[in-house]
Amino acid sequence: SNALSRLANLHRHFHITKSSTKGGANDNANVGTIKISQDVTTALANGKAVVALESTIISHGMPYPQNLETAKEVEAIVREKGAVPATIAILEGIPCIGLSTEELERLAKLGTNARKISRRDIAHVVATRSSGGTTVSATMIFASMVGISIFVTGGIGGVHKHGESTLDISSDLTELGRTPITVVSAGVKSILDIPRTLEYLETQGVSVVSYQTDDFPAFFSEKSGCKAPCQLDSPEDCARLIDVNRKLDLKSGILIAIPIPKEHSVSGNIIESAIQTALREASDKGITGSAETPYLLSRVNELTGGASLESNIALVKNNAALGAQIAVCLAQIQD
Ligand code: PSU
Ligand code: MN
Repeated sequence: SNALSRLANLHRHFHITKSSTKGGANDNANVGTIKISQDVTTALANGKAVVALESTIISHGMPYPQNLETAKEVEAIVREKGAVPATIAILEGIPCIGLSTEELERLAKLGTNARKISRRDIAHVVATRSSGGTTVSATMIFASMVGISIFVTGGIGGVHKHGESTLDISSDLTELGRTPITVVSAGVKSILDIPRTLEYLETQGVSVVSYQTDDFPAFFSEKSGCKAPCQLDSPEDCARLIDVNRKLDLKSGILIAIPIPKEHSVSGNIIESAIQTALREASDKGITGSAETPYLLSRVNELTGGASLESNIALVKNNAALGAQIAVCLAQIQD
């Protein structure tokens, strides 16, 4: 019956996908369409492991050409571990689940000229037939629509520093509260307020798990100094948690935080001083809202002479390997 409901779910999308091929630029044929690549469709229909990947990390998170290289390498790692990668983006108004190499390239070259798409932006991007990278929140939404339950990224958004007065709290956190997707990340960057981010995740009812440690990781460094609410130590245990979350129909998401591999962690001092400088500059220049995270990422990369980008790439690959292993275990449990 699992397989049947999966198929029913997919057929709904097939149906609307077909209608997209007709119609010119001036009608509404696109609206309501989702395009799923052939290998993702096949994997989902057969209950095989699929791992969703976001695309704001490609458009806004890394410079060209490292963004493209990383995107391809991450997909290769997911395949190597036995799962099918599904990079998600919106291209010319069509949400795409699983991108071709040409589509990845297009997005990577658009860079920050592409839209940065969170939940609030989806309808406008589709209605205006625009293109962009989906953030964690938007990627979760589309993954959930087509029945993908695991999603890998580098770092998620959080409560920004001074968020208690600016109210700049990433919609990634509210999405985790309302959409039953598991996000595998390296925790939360110290450009954000980590203790408040964890408090907010608790408010939203998100299961937060650190992998093989009881400290919540801080992206570039293995530890944030904040205790994680839970710890799990194997892909099997993570898969069991996801399975229980689904069986109980809790409807909320799960965050699995895996520390950056030791050999790639950037020395706390170097990264911290770069982050402080970048935060000061952003505030002096009045860079706020959705522009803040991309600005900070690229400034920290410049200030560390590329070291932060190198670490970023290494941790995303590490996350991809674990995410794919969890997805494979989950497919076995739910077979
Ligand atoms: N952190 C990174 N790289 C990224 C992002 C965060 O190290 O590319 C992106 C992700 O797509 C995340 C988004 O979902 O930034 C959060 O943006 P905001 O803080 O504006 O919600
Ligand atoms: Mn924000």
